[in-house]
Amino acid sequence: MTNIASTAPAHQPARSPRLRRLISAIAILVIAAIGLSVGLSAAPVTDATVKIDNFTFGPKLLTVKAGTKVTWVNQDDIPHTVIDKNRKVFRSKPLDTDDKFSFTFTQPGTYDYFCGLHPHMTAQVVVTP
Ligand SMILES: [Cu+2]
Repeated sequence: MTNIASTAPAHQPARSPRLRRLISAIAILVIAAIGLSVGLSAAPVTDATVKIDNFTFGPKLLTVKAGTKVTWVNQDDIPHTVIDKNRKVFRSKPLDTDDKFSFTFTQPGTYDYFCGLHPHMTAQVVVTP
């Protein structure tokens, strides 16, 4: 008695070319989706900028992820400072026009800050995990 399956490939279940194309298309989509999600989760934290102009911090409320470096730029024609009100983790020297001050927020939380020269100038950075 001979083994029919080994000598007659036509008896083996054959996948149609259409099914094979569908399977490879799905495989490519799955690989692309995995690659995309890995890419997104590994995306670097982008830095942020706060502009100081006309006695105002802008944006007044800035929300960033932990690890973000925030840079304040004084675009006003008089000096301003940037001082952390409650946590006291950052405090700039007086910034003249076009001067910059940077601080990297590593700890999540709410940071109220103000200008030491004009204390009515207040704003907030919210740091999310
Ligand atoms: Cu000021």
